Amino acid sequence: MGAVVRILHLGDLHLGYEPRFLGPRAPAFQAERDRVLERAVDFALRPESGVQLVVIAGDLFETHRPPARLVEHVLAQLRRLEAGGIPVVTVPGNHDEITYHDSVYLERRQEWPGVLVTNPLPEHVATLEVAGVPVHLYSLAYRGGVTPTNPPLDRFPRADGPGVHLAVFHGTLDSLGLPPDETGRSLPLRAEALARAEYDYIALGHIHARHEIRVGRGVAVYPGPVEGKGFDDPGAGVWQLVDLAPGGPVRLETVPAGRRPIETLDLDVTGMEGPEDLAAALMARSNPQAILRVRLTGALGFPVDPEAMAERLRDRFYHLEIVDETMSLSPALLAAWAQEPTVRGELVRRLQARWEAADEAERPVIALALRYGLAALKGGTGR
Ligand SMILES: [Mn+2]
Repeated sequence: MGAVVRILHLGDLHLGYEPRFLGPRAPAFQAERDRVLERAVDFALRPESGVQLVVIAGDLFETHRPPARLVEHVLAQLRRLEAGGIPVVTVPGNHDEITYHDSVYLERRQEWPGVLVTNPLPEHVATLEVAGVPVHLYSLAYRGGVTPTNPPLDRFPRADGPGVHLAVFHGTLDSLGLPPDETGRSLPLRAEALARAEYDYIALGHIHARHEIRVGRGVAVYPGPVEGKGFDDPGAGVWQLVDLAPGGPVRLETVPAGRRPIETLDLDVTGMEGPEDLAAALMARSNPQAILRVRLTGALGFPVDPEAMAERLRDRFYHLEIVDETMSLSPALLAAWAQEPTVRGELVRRLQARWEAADEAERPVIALALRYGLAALKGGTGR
């Protein structure tokens, strides 16, 4: 059993992100989120974690010009790593792009702890000696207008010599099969071109979900952000560890990082008789730690004010949002259905005609009848 290098691979921490959707909770959660690097450093410095090298694969910050206090905090954390004998590699991303003259990385590069990648083209940036193993590091800092994106980079460097070969990039690997980024401000990565460089491990950032992808004889990983940004970006919640041995297999391990849960729950309200039933169903999910979005689905049999209901249950959750998606139909969809020579078409036509003739007091009843009728036709009971 030869020497092994254990890496903590971080990406997309987006420090400084303002979670405005949380309203009054926003400042508290932002402060909590912004401490995730500190938690990562605590974890890395714990002897039992065995971390020997830390890699930050882009979007450490939410913007290229984060607040000075946050930058000082980050520098202090990276210095703690260095003081603890753990080298750190920082690669800028596309949120914290180095392209701008006032980029935090350009302004603070002289004092940035460890290796700060600034070259806009892929290079063999350094060879670090970690636990007696040469770690050959390959990377680039995406620079708008300089780093080629169209066509994507086709050649990646590769050094000779013993040791392990570690690449760090912030971009979109084509073999994931995701649609191309239309903003153009990100780096497309061709798996085939990377495979030719025969890296042992490719530490990636940019995609906010955890992925492991074989690339040639090595493996590429997106660790996902530890803490989430919102319901569509809830975070991966793990520390990504990687063991690299010269000529040996890559070993991946994830350790739960502990994070604030950000969840979406679909709640079928069909059959509930009134707001008290809904309140009881929501209270059963009570979690004062959770940032929760509840989507009401099915057929609603009573009027509900989602905001008032969320306010009523405020103390039961860190943050609660309720969205009424019960049979909420677009006028365009209803119009299309009204054209159908089907039972559904007939139902929509009849109720629309009644709606037109009805007064304000009758209309909610007709709307409810439409919801029930359509739910029943979909196979639900509608009651
Ligand atoms: Mn990102």
